[in-house]
Amino acid sequence: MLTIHNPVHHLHAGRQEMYRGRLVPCHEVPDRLDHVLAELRRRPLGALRAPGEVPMDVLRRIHSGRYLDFLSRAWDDWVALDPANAQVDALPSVWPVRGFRDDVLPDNFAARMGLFSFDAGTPLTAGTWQAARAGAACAVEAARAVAGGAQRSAFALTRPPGHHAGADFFGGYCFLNNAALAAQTLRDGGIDRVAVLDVDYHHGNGTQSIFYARGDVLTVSLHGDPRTEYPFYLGHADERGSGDGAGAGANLNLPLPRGTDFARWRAALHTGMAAVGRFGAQALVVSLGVDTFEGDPISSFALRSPDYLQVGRDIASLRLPTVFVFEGGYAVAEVGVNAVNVLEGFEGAAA
Ligand code: OKP
Ligand code: ZN
Repeated sequence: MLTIHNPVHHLHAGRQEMYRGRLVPCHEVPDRLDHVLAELRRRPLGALRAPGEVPMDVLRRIHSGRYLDFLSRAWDDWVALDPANAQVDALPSVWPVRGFRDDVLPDNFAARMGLFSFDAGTPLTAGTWQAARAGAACAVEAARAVAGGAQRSAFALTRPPGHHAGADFFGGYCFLNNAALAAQTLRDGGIDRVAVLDVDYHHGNGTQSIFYARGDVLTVSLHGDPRTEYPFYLGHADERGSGDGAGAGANLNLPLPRGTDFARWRAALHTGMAAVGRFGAQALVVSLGVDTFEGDPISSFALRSPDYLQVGRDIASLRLPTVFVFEGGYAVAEVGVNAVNVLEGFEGAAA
């Protein structure tokens, strides 16, 4: 399996996120990716390379122009407010909820941050744009390799993650939706029906919202029940897709209770995979978060490291060209073993 890794991911290194009224150290740290890379070097699965540059018009296939303009300039705008800001990450603190307008772009920087975000847990740093753009390039190139038939499967090893980012908002540690960009790249590469299978602990709200009205991309997410788990406001089982019939039926949410073990989780995986089969997907994007691990510090499922080998074998049984996109997983010491277990299980079964 070809891996495209983000060589500048460390340029995004948030210091603190808002949690229960305090600024606490970020969970989404550069070490995460370095552990996966180290494990891939220990257990090589194929070629490993960095991406080229992704053109802005490819990003515009998924993200709005005004969001990309904002994101690409945000750090400079933040430092222009006050040179001392260069030592501080930018976090939003005000949001346009129901009844406010989102069509007028505010001049005020804090107001723009809120317009384009949904939480205060996602610091924007000096290198966020550079890192996120290179990460998007990983996803796009991995998808191109698979769409063109050069590879049966590929892995976009990148951070920051992407599945919470919408067409025009960041949040949940995510800025550009790498999985959505991969799915769109497969579509633009001539594959008519694409499925996204999101196995991260958290609901892939960004990916769902991007494709919600479309019938050409099925989105399936297994996740902690949003009644108790982040991102709280989306991810319920009754969200089945919309859009004058086009997207109807092309979204499936499989919320699971805290404490879910592998047997129960795997049954939901099989339900999601059956939906991918019924949809007639010709290629698959897997949002590969391993924060379902029992030791994850911010999540509450109970998967164990060897279970991830079986997850990979199960996904391989779909027999689809597959792009894996790295998402969450915050038990830093184990994240490499767990992620590579999925890929090794997949490769072993796909052979
Ligand atoms: C990103 B991904 C923890 C609060 C939760 C947001 C979690 C984002 C997860 N103190 N903050 O889906 O792994
Ligand atoms: Zn997650």
